[in-house]
Amino acid sequence: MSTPLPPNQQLVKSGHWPYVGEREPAPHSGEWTLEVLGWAAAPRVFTLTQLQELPQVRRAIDIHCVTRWSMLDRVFTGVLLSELLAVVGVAPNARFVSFGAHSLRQHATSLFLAEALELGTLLAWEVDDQPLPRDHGGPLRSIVPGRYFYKSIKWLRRIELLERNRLGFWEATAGYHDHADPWREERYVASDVDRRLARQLIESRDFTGRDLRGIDCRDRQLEGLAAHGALLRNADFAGAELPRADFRGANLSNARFAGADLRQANFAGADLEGADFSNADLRGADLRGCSFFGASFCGNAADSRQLLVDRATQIDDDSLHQLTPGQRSFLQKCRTPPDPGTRGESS
Ligand SMILES: Nc1nc2c(c(=O)[nH]1)N[C@H]1C(S)=C(S)[C@@H](COP(=O)(O)O)O[C@H]1N2
Ligand SMILES: [Mo]
Repeated sequence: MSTPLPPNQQLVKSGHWPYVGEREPAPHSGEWTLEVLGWAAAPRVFTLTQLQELPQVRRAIDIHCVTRWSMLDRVFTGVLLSELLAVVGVAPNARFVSFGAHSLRQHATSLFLAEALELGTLLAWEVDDQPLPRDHGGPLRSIVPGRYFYKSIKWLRRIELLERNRLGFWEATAGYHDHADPWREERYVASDVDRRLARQLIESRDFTGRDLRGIDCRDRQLEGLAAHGALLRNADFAGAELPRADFRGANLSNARFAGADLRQANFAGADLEGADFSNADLRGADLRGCSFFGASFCGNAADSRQLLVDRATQIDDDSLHQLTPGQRSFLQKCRTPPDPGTRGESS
């Protein structure tokens, strides 16, 4: 039986845990503390030692990142949010919970309190029975099972109980969906372009500089599309005809290009994090200077089309190194120029 994954997620190679976002906490000295404030009956500051004296749990949790990688059954040890809140007491006004990091950009995220509790939110200091590595949020991070991983905060320093929601860092600045349920693919807030405008834009083949997040262009004839600098996060171009399309500098994170014809398309400088190029035709495409974290190229073997790249396809080494080893070797295998010893194509 295959392991169930939320839609459009892929497993990372076993043992490989990617880093996403900030890589280190803000400078600090002394013992790590966690402050619980807001609508608590008795707000207080816990030291890590005090936290570790509360009842602990050890749980296998599946991680699903919005950039499409998943990791199953990592075992986290920590204290449940519910245990912590039992100590401080929740005031009746508290409806939301905000998690704040000790990091340079004051990274934060929030959830409905009732959902955070129901999902079994954990404040974790160990993974697979080892101290949580600093790059992954050690000494303390929150883990929210059943939500995209951006709801789990590294270097957790503050838990605030709120009456009204306060959007988190990604949710407020980058259109990340506030609910973030991977089973419903709540990745990004949908574009507010109505269907009629979307149809007109598709007909005109001019998306230049527009905000068209999540636009549905499946199987469309869009040869030579002008989309320079467009915001096309989560857009769906599966099966579309896009030869010579101009996507320079566009934001295409999590866009889908499965099976698309992208011959000689220009992606120079585009954000392609989490983009899906499985079975696409990338012959002659320019992919230089792109951000590629979480992008995928190897797709569904059952699809009769296959990924096509050739020597005219341009990708720089920096970008290649943002791919997982599996994706990278797949791509390099596809690009291998014909052996100079053999003549032309094999018959
Ligand atoms: N403090 C902090 N927490 C954060 C982030 C961040 O940039 N800073 N990124 C979020 C995102 S988008 C993801 S996918 C996960 C990544 O955690 P990892 O680097 O341990 O894989 O942390 C989340 N929590
Ligand atoms: Mo993420």
